[in-house]
Amino acid sequence: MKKASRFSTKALVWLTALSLVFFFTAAASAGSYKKEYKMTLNVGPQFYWGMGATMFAKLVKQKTNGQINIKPYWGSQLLKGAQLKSPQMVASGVIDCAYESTINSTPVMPEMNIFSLPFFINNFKNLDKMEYGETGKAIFAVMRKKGLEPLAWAENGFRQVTNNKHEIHLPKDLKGLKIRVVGSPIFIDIFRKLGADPVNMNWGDAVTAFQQGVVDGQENPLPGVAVTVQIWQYQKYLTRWNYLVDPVIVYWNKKQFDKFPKDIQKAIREAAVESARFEKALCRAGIDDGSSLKILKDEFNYTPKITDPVAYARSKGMIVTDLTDAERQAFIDATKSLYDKWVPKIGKDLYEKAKADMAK
Ligand code: X2X
Repeated sequence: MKKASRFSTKALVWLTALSLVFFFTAAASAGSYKKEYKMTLNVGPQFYWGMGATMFAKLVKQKTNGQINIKPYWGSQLLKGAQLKSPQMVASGVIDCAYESTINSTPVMPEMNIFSLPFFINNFKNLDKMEYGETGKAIFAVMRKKGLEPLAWAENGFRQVTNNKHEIHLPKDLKGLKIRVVGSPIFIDIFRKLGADPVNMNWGDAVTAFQQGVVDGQENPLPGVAVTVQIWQYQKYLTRWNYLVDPVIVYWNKKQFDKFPKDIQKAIREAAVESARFEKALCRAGIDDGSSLKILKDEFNYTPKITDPVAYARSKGMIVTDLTDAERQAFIDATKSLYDKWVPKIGKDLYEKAKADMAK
């Protein structure tokens, strides 16, 4: 009897100790996650890019069994509209993650201007070769050095110019037009070279400026942005010139990301890649060789409301201009000298990598 009771006392002590260890370990790991992870992006939920961000948050929650909850903060509200501050705020940890345009990263990482070199990339094939090639690797390495963990390439798209005055076929048609641009200096340079009068403005103020006619034009991708804000209400001339492209990158504060357990890291990364694949396909649907509509249907069982954004814009009264080769050449010639200024800022190495990727 005595022996048995001694044994059970010992067992009880052990059991208690063990359960305390379990309790504290569980409490510590539960406590190591925040209640809410803040995500910044420059647009609202109704934009394709916003839909990608919503999907990312949903997938992260699913794949981490509810452990990681991301809250999207739309329209750069955490930055009071100052869209160009996103990478800096994520790097400092004030914001946890971002689903954000590469243009908005250019003040912190001038290398991102590789996508803004005028008439350099021109089509989706070239862009993909860069993103998934040596250029993409080099850009991700730059991000890591800045304290950001890149997770996936999403998209805003090739940017097209719209205005409320007349069709744009040649640089002379831009002369004197007041064009809203993002506050990234290469945009000012390009439009000045083309003879326009660029004004930089945060996106949060831009739509009011369109409504009030404070500006004559703007430049943004057609499917993901111009259609969403129904640009034809203010500006009915659209020139599809693919002059530069705006990828979106999903990224996280690196210090925080590195501290997550491996399974959480994997879940977040997979959610980013999956949502980005969906979002990229949305942005390209109806303006590529048909593969994006197929991806949406086959992989996501999804058919977008607008399957032909150009026809849709025309149906709303837009005059859509595609450039002839000679017209396009006139724009290339007019902006070529900007490479002398911008390639050194971007880095000659990265520029060569991009050319090599595209040539593959
Ligand atoms: O400000 C813009 O034009 C937008 C929405 O495209 C970006 O955030 C770069």
